[in-house]
Amino acid sequence: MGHLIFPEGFLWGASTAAYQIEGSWNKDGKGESVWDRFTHRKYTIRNGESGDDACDHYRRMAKDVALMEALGLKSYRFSIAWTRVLPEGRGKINPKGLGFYDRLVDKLLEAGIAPNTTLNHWDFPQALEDQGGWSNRDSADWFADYARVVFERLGDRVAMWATHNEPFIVAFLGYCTGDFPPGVCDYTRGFAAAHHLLLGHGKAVDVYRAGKHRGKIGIVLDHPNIVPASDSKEDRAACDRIYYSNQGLYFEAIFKGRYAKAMTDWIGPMAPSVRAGDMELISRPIDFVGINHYSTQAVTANTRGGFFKATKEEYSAPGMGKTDLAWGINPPGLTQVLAGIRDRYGNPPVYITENGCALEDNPDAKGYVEDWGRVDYLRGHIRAVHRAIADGCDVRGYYVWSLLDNFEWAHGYAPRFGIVRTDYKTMRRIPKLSAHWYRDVIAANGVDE
Ligand code: IFM
Repeated sequence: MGHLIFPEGFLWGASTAAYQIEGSWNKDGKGESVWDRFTHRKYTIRNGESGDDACDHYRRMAKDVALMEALGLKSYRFSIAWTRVLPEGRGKINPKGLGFYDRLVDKLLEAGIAPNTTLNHWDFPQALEDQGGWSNRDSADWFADYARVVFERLGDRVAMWATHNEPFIVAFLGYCTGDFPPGVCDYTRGFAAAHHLLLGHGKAVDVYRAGKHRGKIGIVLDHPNIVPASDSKEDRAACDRIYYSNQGLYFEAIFKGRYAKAMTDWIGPMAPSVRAGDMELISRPIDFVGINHYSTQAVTANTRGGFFKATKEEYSAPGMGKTDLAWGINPPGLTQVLAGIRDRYGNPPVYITENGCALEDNPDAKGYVEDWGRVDYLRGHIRAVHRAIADGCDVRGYYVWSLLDNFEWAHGYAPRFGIVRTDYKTMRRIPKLSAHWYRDVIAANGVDE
């Protein structure tokens, strides 16, 4: 069996997010976030769970970094809880909160692991939500001010920054469908939130450049492989509606400085109010785009398919099955996504900032999990990345989602995405088979053919 070797310097990592792993939701001066408020309401989260304790990473950070070092990670992607740094979202800085991330960055560097830091992985300050949240245009400035505080403290050491993680999820699930906080169901507010998230992104990029920091800055966008279910005109049009109003909304704005006609024609008066200069700000050059990819979805035109008159169905390659969240498994879909970004958006540098699967764990008496299913999933997708590079896509790194089993938002703790098992009773971390396998991939800088 041959080996598919990656380019020298390819960045292998693992990802997490603050709310999903830190716990200590109200410790050391941290303020309340929208996720704190939402999870503390009845009937919002499976089994009434919350990230109050999560994986207790806030208190176990040093040991978690030692674990990453043992796995040979070259980079670790984490997010900052805005309300640890600025409990009210703006104004007074909380030194203990900022100090936590300062220590985390130092520990990572001591271990030879490059920090990759996301400023917004959804846990927006509740105090600012009370003023309209992302649907208030001022949110763009609140975000840029927060970014400045963090850049000034960590900008000398952090190599890679992302402004937002998956802004589509924040705007769409938060303000259009109400599945996620703040639980609003209003498409007009949702499209306004999308525009303000993008404005905040552009402003934060400007703040970063003005500070003359040495690292790179970009954004992380979710990108399933969205394909029409058939070649019919109707399905292709439905697929365009979905793509350009969901993921494509962000790609088009950032890389082309526009919202696509397929979106504006469809949403009509719900379109965000765009002022002179907005699109120039939003489309400031960035150093990379992070792609979070999990599955392929086939789109069918459907007059009963909600606002977009379309339904999406998870697609699995023959014999591949589904994950624990009923997401399809189709590794070639990742190659297709990367080719699409190359062709549509000028082949920007790309990092796969999340890829992984939730699978049921069957631990033995010692808590060890032989997760062959996860190994297969990861191997297939890593091969797909290699294929994309061979096809000329500028892919520079790959991060597994996730380092640890953690709080999977509205699904609570049931879905396990980690390559390391979290025993929530004892908080013990137990590397699964996939963690050992991934360590070998990193060491070899490649995967078997
Ligand atoms: O857990 C999430 C993460 O926070 C964002 N991207 C998708 C993951 C799996 O659902």
